[in-house]
Amino acid sequence: MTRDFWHPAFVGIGSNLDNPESHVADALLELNDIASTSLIASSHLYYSEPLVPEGQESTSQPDYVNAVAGLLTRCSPLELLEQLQAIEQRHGRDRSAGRWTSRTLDLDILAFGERVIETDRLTIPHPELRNRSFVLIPWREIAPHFTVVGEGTIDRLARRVDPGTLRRINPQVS
Ligand code: A4P
Ligand code: MG
Repeated sequence: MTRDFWHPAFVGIGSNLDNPESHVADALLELNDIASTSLIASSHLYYSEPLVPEGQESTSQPDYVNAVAGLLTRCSPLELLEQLQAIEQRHGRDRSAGRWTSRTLDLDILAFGERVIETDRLTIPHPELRNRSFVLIPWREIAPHFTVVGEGTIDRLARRVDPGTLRRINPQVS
């Protein structure tokens, strides 16, 4: 990390195993611990029905808890990815289980400023974001006017998705 610029970056957080609410809540705090990175905003947590590939029953997996975090970072996109994967590993993420399977923690880079990246290791903006209410609705809470390069504002994208059974989890009052 040698750059002088602080980049806005947005991270989608998902969990549907082993007390998902605590994995997501803890991950939000751990994002703030990444070197040269600050957590600027975090959405509420939401329950969402699992999105599964065609042909699979959504009842074959537990519901997810999802949230979106807004960061300012001086890391490069690849450095940020490596830090996110290290957090996933600390949460016991079993990567051998493959795509579309239940997971303790998934951290995806949704957008990194205005950067467009298509490499083996990174696709930014996240290619599925426009189809996912569990991404767009939490994201709209924290950055409705952010423009996803080539797509439009989060507010505009969020209006186009069906919220389905997405349900906001209200914070506990202590
Ligand atoms: N990779 C490429 N681009 C990115 C990026 N923008 N951010 C690469 C993060 N990683 C990126 O990811 C596999 C590889 O993708 C990484 O090594 C990285 O180099 P992974 O996290 O190991 O695998 P994955 O999570 O199975 O893949 P992915 O693409 O994150 O899965 P999806 O498509 O996000 O599906 N339903 C609900 N309701 N809520 C959910 O959160 N999540 C999934 C996961 C399915 N259904 C869901 C949810
Ligand atoms: Mg992932």
